[in-house]
Amino acid sequence: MSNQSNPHSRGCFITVEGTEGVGKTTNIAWIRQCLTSYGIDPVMTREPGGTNLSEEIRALLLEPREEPMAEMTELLLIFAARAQHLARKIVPALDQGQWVLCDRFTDATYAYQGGGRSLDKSTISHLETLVQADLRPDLVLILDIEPEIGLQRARQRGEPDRFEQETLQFFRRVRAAYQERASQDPTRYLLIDAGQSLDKVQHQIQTGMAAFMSRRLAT
Ligand code: Z5A
Repeated sequence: MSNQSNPHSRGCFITVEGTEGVGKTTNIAWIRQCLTSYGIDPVMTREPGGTNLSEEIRALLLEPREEPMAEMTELLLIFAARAQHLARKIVPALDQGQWVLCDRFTDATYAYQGGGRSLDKSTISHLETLVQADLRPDLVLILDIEPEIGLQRARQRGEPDRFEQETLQFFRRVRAAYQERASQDPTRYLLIDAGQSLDKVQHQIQTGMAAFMSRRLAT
């Protein structure tokens, strides 16, 4: 499976996705621990961001500002940050045979800019091909939760960023877009019910990772 989706087949590319406050940060640490139990020490990274320049673009994207950011500006900044991240960090790591564990990637673009902002999917797909060529994640874990619960968790953390100021309707569209992507490719996508208690969420992740690892080790 991984050889079809990831031309840098010596390494493995895993991404973690979900709506606001779904518990990505908490569970990425757990996914790393699962990988460590297989003797794998993944490169940890995130989007937007992952390199100095891409982190600067992230700051531009997240900061609330008086001048509203045009949707196309947002989309192009996200892919600009991604191009830099791929060139400087992700692709070199995969080419060296390393595993990469990334907090968000292009599924977030389909969910937030495609679902949330209602931008045309074919525009996103065109940019995806331009920036990534054939590179796609080998495994995408989508943490799924009712947006109301995620927003409650996230808003306890302090000042909301530009995305966190969006409406509940926006996050409902984001969630629906993630669910649709997961349903289209159940082998490459793992949809996790993140509304459960943390130990149940982690159990579900561990089971899914074990199934992925046995498929991966069999190829
Ligand atoms: N974005 C985009 O629009 N397009 C793109 O292509 C990309 C990104 C790549 C920044 O992402 C923004 O970029 C993002 C979309 C946009 N904005 N939004 N929304 P980010 O990943 O940095 O931002 P984030 O979604 O706000 O992630 P976060 O702040 O790191 O939240 P989280 O990692 O999902 O949640 P957490 O900090 O792990 O958990 C939140 C709280 O819930 C915390 O107190 C936990 O202890 C608690 N928690 C976690 N799990 C549980 C369970 N199971 N039960 C109870 N409590 C729990």
